Amino acid sequence: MLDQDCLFCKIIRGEIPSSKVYEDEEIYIFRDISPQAKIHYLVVLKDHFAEASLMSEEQAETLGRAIRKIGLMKSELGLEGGYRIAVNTGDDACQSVHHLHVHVLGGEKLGESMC
Ligand code: DGP
Repeated sequence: MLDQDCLFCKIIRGEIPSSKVYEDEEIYIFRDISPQAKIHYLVVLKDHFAEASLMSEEQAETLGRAIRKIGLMKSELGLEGGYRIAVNTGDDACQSVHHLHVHVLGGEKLGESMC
């Protein structure tokens, strides 16, 4: 279920343009508008929920499949050298878009620090 006012739901619906790299019936992967690494994707489920505590069991399984998909597609995504995934949740982590999303960073040697 998508949310009328959510930025990422609008991107999924095609109402706001994005650089899509993959889409199936459950997930949508696109380039972050403000990349923090040479390659920076955002992976979103097509279901709208703000963060992990609001996920259903089924959505949790979909999220697992999404993470597996990134691994399976790592070569075509340019991530064969490795990658980092992060999910910002809540104010302390500076979550700015309240539709759960997985940041995928790579395409270069990343710093050892997580933040
Ligand atoms: P976070 O801070 O974890 O909520 O990450 C939100 C990310 O969304 C941030 O890295 C920038 C990205 N972003 C915000 N607006 C847009 C947009 O309109 N298009 C795209 N592609 N990315 C966006």
